[in-house]
Amino acid sequence: MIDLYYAPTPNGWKVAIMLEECGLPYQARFLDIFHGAQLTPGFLAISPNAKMPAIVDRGGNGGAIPVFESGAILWYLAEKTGRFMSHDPIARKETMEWLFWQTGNQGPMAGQLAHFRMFGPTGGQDYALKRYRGEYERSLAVLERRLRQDEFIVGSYSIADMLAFPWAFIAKNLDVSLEPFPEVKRWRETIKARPAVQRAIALMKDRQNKGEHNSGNNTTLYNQSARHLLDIS
Ligand SMILES: N[C@@H](CCC(=O)N[C@@H](CS)C(=O)NCC(=O)O)C(=O)O
Repeated sequence: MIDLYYAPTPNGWKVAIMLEECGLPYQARFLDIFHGAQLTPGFLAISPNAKMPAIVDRGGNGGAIPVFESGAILWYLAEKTGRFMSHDPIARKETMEWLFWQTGNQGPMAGQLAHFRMFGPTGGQDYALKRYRGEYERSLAVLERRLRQDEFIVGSYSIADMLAFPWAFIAKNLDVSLEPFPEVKRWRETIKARPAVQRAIALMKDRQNKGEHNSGNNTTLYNQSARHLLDIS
């Protein structure tokens, strides 16, 4: 059994998609990141960066194995199951490149765009919005060029697609049109139609937070500093 520490966000969907695709038994535990659940000692022992998604694999050799960071979690699950990652060394190298690309580029840029659009103070955000919108669109262009070569990012459907899909899936919520990116649009539709993906996206949908500018509810989430992790003033 795998415990999935989860909230219904694009980063959360990545792991839910992989678990559903593999048919692994898992229990989703809602992590209320809007009210500080990520900062409790118990969760920090699993996820030292104080973010979800994270898993604890209770069926692993040697007892409970915690894994944090979506890219590491999908890699771990692909190794565990032997699924959704090629055994060919060059294809594995490419999968790793796209995994690092997603978690180091597309994810953070889209995340910042979402933050300033949906959660930041109203007004006065023009530079941040322009910067992150430009970087998000650039990431879609990187995907577009890649997907002109093949149906999926690395050969057949893999963890590389599962990682990149959620942030392309929500383009409309970020007020970005996919019309200039026809291959991304085609790829997005193909993945969206998969039953496992539909189940993952429906997981705890009722808990989805669509964003509240300047909301008091967001204080914990967006006013963190080193003080939240270390005993310093
Ligand atoms: N690089 C991380 C990003 C995870 C992340 O940003 N998670 C957000 C929700 S989507 C979170 O837990 N935020 C809580 C916080 O910032 O306090 C990954 O890919 O797993």
